Amino acid sequence: MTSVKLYGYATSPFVRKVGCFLYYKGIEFTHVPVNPIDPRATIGHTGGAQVPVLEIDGEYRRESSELGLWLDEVFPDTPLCPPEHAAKITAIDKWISDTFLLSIFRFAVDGDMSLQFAFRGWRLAALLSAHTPLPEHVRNKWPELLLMAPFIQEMGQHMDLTETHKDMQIRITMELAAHIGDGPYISGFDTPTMLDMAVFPQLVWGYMFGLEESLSAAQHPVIKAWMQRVAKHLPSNPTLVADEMMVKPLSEGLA
Ligand SMILES: N[C@@H](CCC(=O)N[C@@H](CS)C(=O)NCC(=O)O)C(=O)O
Repeated sequence: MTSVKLYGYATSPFVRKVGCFLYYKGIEFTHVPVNPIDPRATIGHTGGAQVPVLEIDGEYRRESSELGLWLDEVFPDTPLCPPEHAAKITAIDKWISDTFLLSIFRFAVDGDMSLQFAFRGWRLAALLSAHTPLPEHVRNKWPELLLMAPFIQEMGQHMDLTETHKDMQIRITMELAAHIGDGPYISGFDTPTMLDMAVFPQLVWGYMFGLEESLSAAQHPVIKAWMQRVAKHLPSNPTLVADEMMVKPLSEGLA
C-alpha cells in the first residue's frame, strides 16, 4: 500500500488545504504534526521549515497547489484538477493563493496588539499544543511571536495595506461569491475541484475550533449554500485539528 504522510501545523491554511485534498480523494494518510519551535525534528530532511510537506512512498514535495497536481498523478481517481478544466483552475487558484489565503494573515501583518489579536494568538497556540505541546512561556508569547514571524512579514509585502482589513474582507467575500456564481462548485464546475478544497477548510475551522463565535461566511447565502454542498464530500471534521479541541460542530454552523 502507498504510504502518504502530510507534515505540518493544523493551524496553517496551506496544510489544511492539502488535508482536504487528501480527504476529498479518500486517500488514507498520516498527519505528522510539526513542532513550530523545532521543525527540524520532523521536516529536517527537507532542508527548510516550510509546510506543508507531502511525502508519498518516501519522496517529499512542497507547495500546496503543486501537491494537488501530484496527488492527481499518483491517485487519478476523483481528480482535483480535471485536465479539461486546468486553465480555469490555474487562474482561480492564483486568486486563492495570492489573495484569499494571503488575507488570512492580515491580522498578524497589521501588527496591532489588540486584546482580540492576543486571544486569537493564544487560541492558535492552544490548538498547536494539542499536537505538539509548547512550553507555557512560548504559548504566552505566541501572539508576539506571530507578529515577528518572517514568513508573515513577507506576506505583508504582497498585500495592499492601504485598504482596511474590514474592506479587504468584504471585497474578498464578494469575489468568492462571484467565483461560486450559480455553482454548484467554484467556477461553475459540476464536481468539486482543488479550488473548493483550498477555500472550504479556511472558512469553517475558526468556527469549529473557537476562533469565531458564529460561522461568519455563512451570512452570505451563496457561500452558505456552497459550503453545505462541499461539506457533503468531506468528513465532519475536515481540518487536521484534534477532535477533542472542537468547540462547535460544523453541522450546527451550516444548519
Ligand atoms: N506557497 C506555499 C506557502 C506555504 C507557507 O507559507 N507555509 C507557512 C505556514 S502557513 C510556513 O511554513 N512558514 C514557515 C516557513 O516558511 O519557514 C504553499 O502553498 O504551500
